Amino acid sequence: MASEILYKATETVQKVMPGEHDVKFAQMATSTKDSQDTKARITTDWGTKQINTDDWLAVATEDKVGPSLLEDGFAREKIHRFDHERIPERVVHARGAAAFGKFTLFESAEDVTSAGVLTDTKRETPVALRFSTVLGSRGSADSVRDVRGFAVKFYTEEGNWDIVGNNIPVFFIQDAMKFPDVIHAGKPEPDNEVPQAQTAHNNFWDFQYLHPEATHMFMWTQSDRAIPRSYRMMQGFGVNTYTLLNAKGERNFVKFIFTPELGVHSFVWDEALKLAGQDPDFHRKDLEEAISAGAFPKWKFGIQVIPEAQEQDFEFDILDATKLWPEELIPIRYIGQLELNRMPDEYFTQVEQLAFCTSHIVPGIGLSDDPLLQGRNFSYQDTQVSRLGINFEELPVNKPICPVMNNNRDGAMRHTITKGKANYWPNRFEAHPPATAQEGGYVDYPEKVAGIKTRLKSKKFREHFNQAQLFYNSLSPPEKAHIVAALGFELDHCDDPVVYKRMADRLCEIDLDLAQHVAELVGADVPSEAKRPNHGKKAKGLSQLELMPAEPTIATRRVAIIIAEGYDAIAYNGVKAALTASGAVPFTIGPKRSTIFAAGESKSSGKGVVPDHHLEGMRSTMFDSIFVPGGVDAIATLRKNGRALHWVREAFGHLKAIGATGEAVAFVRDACQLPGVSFSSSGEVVDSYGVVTASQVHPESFKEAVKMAKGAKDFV
Ligand code: HDD
Repeated sequence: MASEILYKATETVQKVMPGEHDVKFAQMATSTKDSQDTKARITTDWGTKQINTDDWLAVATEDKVGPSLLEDGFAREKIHRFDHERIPERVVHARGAAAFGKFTLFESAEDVTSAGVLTDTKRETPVALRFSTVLGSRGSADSVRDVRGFAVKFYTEEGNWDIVGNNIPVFFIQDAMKFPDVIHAGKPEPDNEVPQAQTAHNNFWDFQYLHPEATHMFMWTQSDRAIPRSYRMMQGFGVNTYTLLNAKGERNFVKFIFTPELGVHSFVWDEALKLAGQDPDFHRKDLEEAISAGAFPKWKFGIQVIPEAQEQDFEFDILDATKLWPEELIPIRYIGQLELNRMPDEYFTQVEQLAFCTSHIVPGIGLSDDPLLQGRNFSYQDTQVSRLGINFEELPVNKPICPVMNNNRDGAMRHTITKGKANYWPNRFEAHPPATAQEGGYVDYPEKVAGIKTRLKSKKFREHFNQAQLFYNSLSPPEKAHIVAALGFELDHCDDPVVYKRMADRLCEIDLDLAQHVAELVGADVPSEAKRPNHGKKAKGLSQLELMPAEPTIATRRVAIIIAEGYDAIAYNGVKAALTASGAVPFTIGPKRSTIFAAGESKSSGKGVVPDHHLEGMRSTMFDSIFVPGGVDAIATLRKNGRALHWVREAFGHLKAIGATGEAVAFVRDACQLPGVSFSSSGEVVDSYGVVTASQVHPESFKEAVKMAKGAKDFV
């Protein structure tokens, strides 16, 4: 039992969170102190209480300041500590956010693996999940077009198991040795360090052309997947092929997949661009907002399994990370659920110091000969040593929940105090011997390997375009149009004609129509024939429209209700209550963040509403939907407010659901420049643009529109 193997949780743990059973939480609590403790007193790091932390010890009088004294160890320590606060940011995936939660199984996978975490349906395995962008530095924006990291640490009873994945199922390169090149090409250019967190520049696209193997992945990065609405609304993929070993010693190849309960949703590009400036922390805040509100993000966890004997049965090499395993050929078997339910208490110690390694596996789970994975297994361990030091596994967030015992000793910042004389094996005490398989020791699979020593990949690794076509063909027309627009944007930012002309040429390997549209947009020669016929095949689950939840929901959607003095209180209260009841998050937005009174309410009534924000403080981009209740005076005020008009117009342009009732109907329709309409006998109009207007309040219709709003975006 995890609770038995956990090193003792102290009394403070129970005080921090009564009834909390998460063993990882309990363990971290033993290293936690409370900065809001009013009984605590400021001390130095060596424990001496301080009476002054503001004035450097100096030779001074009431009349004259004098020189500061070097002997002031308190002051020197404070400045010294501050000078050393930063550690190197991650060389990639520097910007990120994380949360904690639990992993549970609803079906045992014991037919294919002996791993406890994938077979014991009674377990709750604590997890940490860090989301990230790849290219930007730590201070860059969340909403940029980029791959998102999806790195999960399972604190299992048999040791830490890390799936260091992305929200895109394939990778740019097939061999780890190319990683520095692909990252150098994508990161800011070396001479001027421009651009930040963007692939829209010459070097990135130069690399893409010169590496045909990157074609499949760049199609994904130009799709809506690379501008997710929320970390909570994207899939996670282990990308590399791993192996599973069952109790009989049989080996299967496996891919790991996480699919979000809320469906997969994206921004429209203009929204993503604006948010990068208007709210660079949008995703980070979104995660915290949902978890704090108890709307815990959840993913179904699935495996795709190929028995060892079938390794060569596919036209692609199943160890090639630039290829996905089409669901038609290898169905996804969903066996578990991952839930995030707790935000970190401190960013640095629990997110910045969180360290993943692809080599962290537990009994029943194995690696494969995927050449990308093989190199990753070296790289992650290495990078943690340079960022965090050789003892990084001892940091509270990285520490396994099971006992750790070995003869790895010393090194900078060693925390564990290991008693006794036995720091080698074998030893005369027979202390801490290696475990047997029966005791849960990791058993390596006796893989038969034969070959010649050479720098070579198997033939199947040389085919690069079939799955790029498969992905493109599988998308809906709007999703395809978004790829055209994205490529148009990116290549427009490349000013070297060699780069954008060649890229237009490359697109002829995928689809002639795509190549022609992009070439025309970016000023390349418009091709007249495809370089390779489009095979026309499609696969399930690649279009994000297919990943909408069976029951669309408005839970956690942010809805802005725009009011002004004299607003219609019945409409306001009715819609707000209906949204809240459905788990959406309504925000009241007014021209000011001071009390606003409804029609018929006097200032002396003591009523009124204090808006959460004012129109200049927020932007429509920060909400999924807007609603405007009527009210003669309110609408007259909003009509004269340019920012209010811009809110409505911009939300309409971003294909969001907009609701309006009473006097607001005409206001919304004018702002969106929609043709006039007459109401049906029920007084309700829902037009095809996701604008719901009604002479009276119809919260249900509005809620329907909000549910579909992001879906509607995908359709338009
Ligand atoms: Fe990597 C970080 C995902 C290939 C080398 N990678 C990193 C993170 C994610 C990925 C999510 C952030 C982890 C965190 O949140 O701390 N990387 C991937 C995926 C890949 C991939 C899905 C392809 C299947 N990576 C890859 C290769 C190499 C690296 C081929 C090197 C040969 N990756 C690193 C790294 C990082 C890293 C330099 C930087 C920070 C870190 O490891 O901890 O070692």
